[in-house]
Amino acid sequence: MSEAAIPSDRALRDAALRVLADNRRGDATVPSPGLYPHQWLWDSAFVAMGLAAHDPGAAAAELLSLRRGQWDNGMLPHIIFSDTPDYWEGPDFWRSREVTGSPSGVDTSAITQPPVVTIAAETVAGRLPAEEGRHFLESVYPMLLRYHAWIYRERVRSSGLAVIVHPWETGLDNSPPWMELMKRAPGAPVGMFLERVGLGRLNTKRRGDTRKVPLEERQTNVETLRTKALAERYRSWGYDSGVILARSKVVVESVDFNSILVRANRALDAIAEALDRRLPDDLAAAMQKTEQALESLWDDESEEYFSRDFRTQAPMRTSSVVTFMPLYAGTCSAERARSLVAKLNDPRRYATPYPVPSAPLDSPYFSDRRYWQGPTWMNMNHFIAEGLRGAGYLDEAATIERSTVDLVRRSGFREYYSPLTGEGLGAGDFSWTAALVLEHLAE
Ligand code: 9WN
Repeated sequence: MSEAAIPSDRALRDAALRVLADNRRGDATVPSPGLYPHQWLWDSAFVAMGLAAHDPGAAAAELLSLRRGQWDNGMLPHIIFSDTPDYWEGPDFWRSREVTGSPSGVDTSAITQPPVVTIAAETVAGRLPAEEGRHFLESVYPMLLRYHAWIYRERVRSSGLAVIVHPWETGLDNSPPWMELMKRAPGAPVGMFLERVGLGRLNTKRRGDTRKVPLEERQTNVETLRTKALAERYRSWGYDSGVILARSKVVVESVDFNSILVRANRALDAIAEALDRRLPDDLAAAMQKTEQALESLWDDESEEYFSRDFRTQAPMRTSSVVTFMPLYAGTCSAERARSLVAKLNDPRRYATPYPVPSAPLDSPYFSDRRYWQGPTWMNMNHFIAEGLRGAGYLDEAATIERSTVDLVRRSGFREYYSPLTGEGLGAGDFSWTAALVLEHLAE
């Protein structure tokens, strides 16, 4: 799509709303009909945030539709499957129905994604007429409370930070720090052998994503095999958090997940207050602890935030866009914020022609086309712009928002973009891109 194709804000808004309408299946929106024909947790939350100003009723229904996937223990799974068979890690891979406590009548994955849903619920309620807003909050609150209670019961340990146990739980699937850690995950000898003898491409024929998107944009085969093998191992352990936390080598105090959790906790608190409810005391206290603990992920030496390997307690010192996430949480000091902004403005690192790249230019992983190892993503730009605004960097926030909208104007509603050329990459008609552009236009 050329720049001339969507010249005005109004045309852009209409086009975005059309993408969302076309991707809607009942109350739920699929991320992109070709590549992702099911419902993803944080995608739905972004959709609801974007729709809130335009069709708050549909946004509320989107979030409420997630209730059908909630597990008895409170977990919200990262995927709720529809009947469309066309996804490479589908119901037969996860086999959720074989697990006690999985929801009945619906297939889901068995891991989660960052809790943007709670933040979206607060936004949506604020856009509904008062009575409807309250009614919506009454309906959504039990799901949210059970979800946060699950996170704190099953995933938060003494540090106060939540751990996540699979790269799909970050939502940044092949992000460099995770791919470093995954080198110690089980199960890639076959892939490594095939790559060594020059037959690595054989595997791609079996992969659903690389039939639709060029291999150079996705995970390598070895990365994919490790990612799948880890989920399969969890399946063999019945997806039991206790066993996973005790035995898995991939347990991470993630800076991005916890930054979002801090904001989600505040949203939960606000929702409870709006409903004249009180959060359970132990949950409220644990939530407070996460705010303070997040700052322990700051690394003095490099002046960056890194996720922490829970097993070794070592910082995962591989730079990526998640270093900016504590700005969004609003926990970092003015001095730390200044240091982050300097990185954002550094042309050797994050200041590319079409920012913000998901990995810095000086990373050995950097590729302008490979998924979460360089391309610019709308959701990260949303978090960073919000964070900058909260820290008082209004011009910087506005610049990112403007360049984000221009990128979509120029290259369409793509899944991600080259930070060097602005070329649109990955899936087309991508829902969260459309939704988050709507949000910027509404502002
Ligand atoms: C695995 C749907 C999802 C996003 C993730 C993104 C990608 C899935 C995949 O697509 O992940 O969950 O098949 O690669 O990385 O953030 O939620 O849009």
